[in-house]
Amino acid sequence: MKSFLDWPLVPDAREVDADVALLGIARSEPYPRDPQPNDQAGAPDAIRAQSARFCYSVGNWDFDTGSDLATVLPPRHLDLGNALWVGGSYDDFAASVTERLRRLWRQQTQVVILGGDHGVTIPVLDALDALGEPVHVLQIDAHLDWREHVDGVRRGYSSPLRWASTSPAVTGITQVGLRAVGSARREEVEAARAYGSHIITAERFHADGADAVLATIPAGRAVYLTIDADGMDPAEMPAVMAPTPGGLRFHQVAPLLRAVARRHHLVGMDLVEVAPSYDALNGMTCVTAGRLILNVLGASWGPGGGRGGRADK
Ligand SMILES: [Mn+2]
Repeated sequence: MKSFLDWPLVPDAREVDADVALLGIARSEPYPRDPQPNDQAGAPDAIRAQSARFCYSVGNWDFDTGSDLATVLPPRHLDLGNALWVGGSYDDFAASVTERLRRLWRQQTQVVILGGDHGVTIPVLDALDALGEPVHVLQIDAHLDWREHVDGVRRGYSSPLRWASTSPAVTGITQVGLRAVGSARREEVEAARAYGSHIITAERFHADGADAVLATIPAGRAVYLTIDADGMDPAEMPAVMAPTPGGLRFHQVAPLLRAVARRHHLVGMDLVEVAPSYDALNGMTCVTAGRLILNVLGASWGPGGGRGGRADK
């Protein structure tokens, strides 16, 4: 397997000592009606395979972040490979993912998760308690993802933000890019509003810009970022299961993510819901995914950055 940006590949590591660690999680709790594994399960390796196209060389200048990643990224950065669920109970697999993330967050590693569908975020959220500080969740998505369950399944891709709202470690949620019709019904919208989620539709984001998003995150608060590729416009991320016009554009989202990474302790992020079989247009979706991640890394660790991990660095 080709690693992300040719980072050292350390699969199955028990004790990882890293400032930044990337982990693929191919599968989440499946819905009975969906194929197993689904198309999104191939995304971690598909994104890794495009590394040289979203970053020609880490030593070369990145005009998005105004730096070069080789200079700003701390030396201990690892690709942990993929967490594999190949059978047995989903409960056991999810618990093992959560424990892996807890070990990383106990030592203040900044984590980058490649999904998988949006259900992979749930066992990651369960590990936020290891950070020992409150966390704000920022979601980029066309959808609310607030279902308590779908067909009895509670940890699938329609539920991650509902799950976040029940986490004691999560003190606030901002959801950006919502549009059209997804799994949410009136009752889920009312539940999200009752929780106090900051819901910024795609139309409102187009009108008000990044500042309206930044204003919802308390100063000094740690942030976990979850990016569903369908939140972005299909012009730039076409390979998703639910392409929806009117989405967020790269030139709007990249500066928003850089601002979050510079102002806040960005403890980790995931990028989910890329469907590689539909990425025939020159790998554009995987390239955009990589560019979003590089903007976060470059801003976290570059000049003035929130240093994704340890405050003492
Ligand atoms: Mn989603």
